[in-house]
Order: sequence, then C-alpha cells, then structure tokens
Amino acid sequence: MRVLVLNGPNLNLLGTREPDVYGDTTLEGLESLIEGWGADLGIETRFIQSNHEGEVVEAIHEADGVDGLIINPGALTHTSRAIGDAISSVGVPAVEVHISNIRQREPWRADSLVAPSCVRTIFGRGVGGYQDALRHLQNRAATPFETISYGPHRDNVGDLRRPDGKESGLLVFIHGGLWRQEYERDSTETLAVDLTGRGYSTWNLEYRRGREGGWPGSAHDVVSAIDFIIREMPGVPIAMIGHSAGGHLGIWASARREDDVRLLVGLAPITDLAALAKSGALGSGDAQRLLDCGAPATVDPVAGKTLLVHGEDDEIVPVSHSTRLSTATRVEVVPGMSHFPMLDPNREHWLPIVAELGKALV
Ligand code: CA2
Repeated sequence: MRVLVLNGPNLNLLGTREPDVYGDTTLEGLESLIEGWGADLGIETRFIQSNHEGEVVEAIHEADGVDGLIINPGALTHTSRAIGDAISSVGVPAVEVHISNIRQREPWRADSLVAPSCVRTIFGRGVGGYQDALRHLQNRAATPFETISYGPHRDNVGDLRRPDGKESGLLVFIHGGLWRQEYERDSTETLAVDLTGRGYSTWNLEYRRGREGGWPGSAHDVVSAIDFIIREMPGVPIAMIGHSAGGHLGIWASARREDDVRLLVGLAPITDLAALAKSGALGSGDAQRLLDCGAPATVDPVAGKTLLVHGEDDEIVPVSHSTRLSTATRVEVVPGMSHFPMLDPNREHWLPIVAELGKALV
C-alpha cells in the first residue's frame, strides 16, 4: 500500500512554537515517525508540505495513483472548498488529521470544509493521529464494510463487516478513549477485521461521547445499537467486546441485554468510576463528569457471561479494575502487557479470546 501524507500551511513550524497546542515534534521528526509507523504496517509513505493552497491542490491531483491520502490542511481546513473538491476529484480515500482538538478551540476551527470529501477525520490525538490514520486506511482496504445508522445522532452509526461464506456469529465492538469525542471506533477496527476474517460478522460501534454523550447517553446508545442489530440479524448469536471505557459501557449494556448477549469480553475495562475519579490520573476528570451525570460508581458484570482480560502492566487503567471482580467473574491477567497492545490481534492474549468466543457462539 502507498500513502501520500500532505501537510498544509504553517505545519513546517511544528515543534518550534505553541508546543502546548501542537507538541514538540518537528515536521522532520513527524515525517520520520510516520515513515516508521508505515513501515511497521507494510505501508510505503511519501511526504509533501506546502504553505500554498494551489500547491496543495496540485499535490492532490498528482496523488491519483496512490492507495490513500492523509491530509492535514492546516488553517485551509476552515476556508478551502478547492481542497475538498480536489480530494473528491481524485477518488483516493483520504483521512483528514488535525493534531489539536479543533472542536475545543476557537469556534471557527470546529468546522472543516474538507471533511465531507474525506473518509474519516481524526483530531485531538497529537501526532499519534497520523499513525491511527495509516492503520485506518489499511483496515478499510482489508475488508469491505457498510456504515449503518442505528439512531438519529451523527454518532449513532456502526460499521458492519460480513464474512465471506458461512457466518459463525456476530461480535459487537465498543471502542474506548475515556468517553471523549476525539477517540473513535477506528481503535477497535483491527480486531474487527481479524474476526471478520475468521468467519464472524462484526458491528463496530460509534456512540455519542463528550458533552454530547454523558450518562446515560453513551451507554444508552450502545444498548440501542444492540437492539438495532438484533432486529436486523435475527437469530444470529451475539457476543460483545469492549476496550477500556468501551469495556465499561459494554459491561453495563450487556447486563441490560443479558438474555441476548452470550459473552462480554472486557479488554482492560474501566469498572470503577469512583476509583478513577479519585485517582487524579488520566481520565479522572472524565470519570467525574460521568458520575456528576448520575453514572453508578462501579459497573458489575453478569457472572458466567463475562471474561475480563487485563494487562498486568496497564499504565492507563490499572489491573485492579478487573481483579476487584475476580471472585464472581473470570479474569485473565496478561503478564507484561500494557493498555494498547490489547487492540493488537498479533499479541499473545488474542488467540485464547478467539477460542472463548468460538465456544460462546456455537
Ligand atoms: O490541529 C491541527 O493539526 C491544525 O490543522 C493545525 C493548523 C490549524 O490552523 C488548524 O486549525 C488545526 C495550524 C498549524 C499551525 O502550525 C503551527 C505549528 C507550530 C507553531 C505554530 C503553528
């Protein structure tokens, strides 16, 4: 796979000013990071940076032969119809990336004129957003999928992937990211693609987050998405997989649909909002926000229908979120594992999980 990475105006200044907004990685440093991330995924990357709208447009025209485009149009994001038109005209899947959280800055930055021409917009994840964009382009190309609405809000959607041939069951994925707007369902996509390749349908959910989510908003969306897919695919056995904050939502939602969900797999799930809020660690403000909306202090899984898998060295969600439940629930602690490798189907925890799903969905 070949991907062109296009950075627009002022991004040549990265790492020199405003490090509180854009971090301290220089453009050169960023490009070499992206090159390495690409190489790890087997993606060949090429780079262009320009401060001129016309040059950005022409670079897009010349991208006709590549398999994907990653574009951070800088401030042209908010003014340029020409860049959006150029992306639409070449018909190459483009992921828009913003280093900062454009929805939490000056109101004029929240709008992107380029977004409607792109397959995905990633924002507010720092330079790591470019790595996520590479992975998303690869996963989109791996298996065809359909994005389906299950409710009225723009985030009430999910990606449905169907296997070739016989379908062994359906897996509902709930991504993590501290219930924040900037973290979306691309994080669970690699696992969904893997399981679709093993003969399962996968329903990788989006749900309302941040100010638009809250409690019970985000959790209600997950239950609505389960109800929707049961209506669409009656009789297909269902299991769920939730990571991190998505594990929290999954535990809550699976308990509400106990008769329909055969197994909930929590990957490094958050289960104790009160402890997280008190800890002062990353996510404590997010947990407090949910508690302030009336979320329960802890979520407790359905005994016998839950498997929690947690890295012993999880630096984001301490393993105690799972081990506190180990008397009533099956908990597997993975030695030496941290938080994000849980999302990698090439790691050692994954095949045992696949085996458990197989047993639950016979
Ligand atoms: O967050 C992003 O990546 C942006 O696309 C960056 C653009 C900004 O206009 C968009 O609203 C959001 C600006 C890049 C300016 O880059 C600088 C980098 C270092 C120091 C000063 C500016």
